[in-house]
Amino acid sequence: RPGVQVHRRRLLSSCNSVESTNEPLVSPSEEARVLVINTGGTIGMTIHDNVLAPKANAFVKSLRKLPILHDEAYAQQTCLYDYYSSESTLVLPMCKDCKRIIYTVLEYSPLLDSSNMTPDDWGRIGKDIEKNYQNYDGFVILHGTDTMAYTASALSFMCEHLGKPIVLTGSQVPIYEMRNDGRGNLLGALLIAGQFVIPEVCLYFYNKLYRGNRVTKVDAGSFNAFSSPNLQPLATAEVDITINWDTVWRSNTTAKFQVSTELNRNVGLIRLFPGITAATVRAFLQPPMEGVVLETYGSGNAPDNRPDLLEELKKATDSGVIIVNCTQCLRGTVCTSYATGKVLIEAGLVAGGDMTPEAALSKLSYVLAKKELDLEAKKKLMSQNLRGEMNVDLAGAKLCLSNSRFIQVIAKSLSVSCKEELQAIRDALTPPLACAAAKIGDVEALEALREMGTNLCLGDYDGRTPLHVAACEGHLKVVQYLLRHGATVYAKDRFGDTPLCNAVRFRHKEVVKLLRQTGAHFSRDKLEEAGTELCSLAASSDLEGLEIWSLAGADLYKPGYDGQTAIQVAQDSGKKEVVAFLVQIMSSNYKVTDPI
Ligand code: ASN
Repeated sequence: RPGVQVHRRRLLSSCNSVESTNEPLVSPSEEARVLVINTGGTIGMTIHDNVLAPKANAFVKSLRKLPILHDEAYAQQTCLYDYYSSESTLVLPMCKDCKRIIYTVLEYSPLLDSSNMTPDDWGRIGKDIEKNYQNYDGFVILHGTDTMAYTASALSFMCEHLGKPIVLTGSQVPIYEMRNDGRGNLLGALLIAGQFVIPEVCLYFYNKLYRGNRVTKVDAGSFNAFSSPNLQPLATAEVDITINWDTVWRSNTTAKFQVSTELNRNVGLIRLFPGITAATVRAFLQPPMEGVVLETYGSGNAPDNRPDLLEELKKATDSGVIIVNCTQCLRGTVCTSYATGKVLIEAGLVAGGDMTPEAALSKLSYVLAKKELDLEAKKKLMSQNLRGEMNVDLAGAKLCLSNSRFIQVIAKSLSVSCKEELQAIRDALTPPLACAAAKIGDVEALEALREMGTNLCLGDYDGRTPLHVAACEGHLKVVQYLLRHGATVYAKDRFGDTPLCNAVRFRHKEVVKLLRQTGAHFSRDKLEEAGTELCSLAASSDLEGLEIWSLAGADLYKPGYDGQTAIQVAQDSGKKEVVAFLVQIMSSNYKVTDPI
């Protein structure tokens, strides 16, 4: 909708130019977009016949009346509803860093109490995220708390090569009630999804952001309903929102985001208890059962004086059922310290480490559905850390800060000795150092920084990450290295530019291709503006520029500000080589037969 876009722009710029107000500078690059998928749960429930049940078509209306969750004046000023052609698009008040978070609510029908959720619903959520992935910076899933840990775990596996935040939240008391936790939870989830590139499926509740596949519901009567017993929170929202970047999952791939909705339903959970009969276990393990989480005692123990029971387990694993050993304890891991644990390994069980039963069950469901893998490969995946769901013992693998000569020398010259100060120096120095290494294409220096514990996706004082810098310089090897070691293609610098914008500006074709392959894309605003840029490239016979914009995903049919397309500009000015070039890339890109 270019007309409205221009209108909205004009309004935005006119409000910026009013000198008498202290309005901070607002431009669309300072707006983040979040998609909120409302699946149901207490957060949007009302009382009918004395019980709580979801209420359809009421949520957005009530958000609109809450100033902490919607700024109506800004929406009117900037033609928000027209621009997004949606009454369900709302905008948060200005954030501390002058950013606006615009969010669109997609309400499911029917809304569900999460006790009614099934893997089909997980699939629907996954597909909706996949469909809308390019149009939003982050996603918030409103969900009932009862099975939220299952959905969060399942989505964490289903979302392959995720590069943007997906935050599940909900509440214990409906948002319509005077005292409720829904407003704070929704606000926190939106702020995190809109402001931080955390490439994980997370769960936000009661001021904490957790890794989704690490949580479990522990309290039915408290606002503090969730716990992540084996992993510290990814972030805390106190006076400031503090992200624990060392814990946040770092992407390690150059593959594009996709959602795998294939899930195996023949899975189950069984909990050991003293005196459990072999008949019960046998009945549970009968076909079509293919994967079972066995909740054992303590550090993964079961009676070693019950050959009848162990025989049932062994029979099942011999016939191809994958049984994962998880502890009944809230905290801790499965290990082999006891004779009562060793018997389960002998019976063919896979050790589930410190996975929650929710994570282990959904992981089984995901892994068992991978038809291309044989049984051994599936068992191997079950014991590997796929999405940060389990701690794999890395004893000695990570060089810690105190081992780093470089930081030590600096610390010494600054007379710094305590751990916290050392940490602060490291945090301040390493991002610009990594950018400097990226600038000169020095992969070895980046490797050394990484071994020191540096997070390679952090930015310098201008929010420019090493990936931005490498993309500007066209260092393909560095770009490759960074993408495999935690860099995100969605990082935006202070100017709102992503590494893809930089690679296009400096015309590094191979870098553009690699970033695109990894899922990088232009923002909606940039794509809207592309028409005008393409026309001016066509007018100046800049074939290289046209090609690079096309590789970056620009639509060559997009008209410029005056309604003309690039090819029309080239035709009108008699630039035959440009017309021929455009026809050639358009047909190889789109294979269309439409008249141009
Ligand atoms: N029964 C509700 C649900 O899971 C509980 C809640 O959301 N607090 O949908």
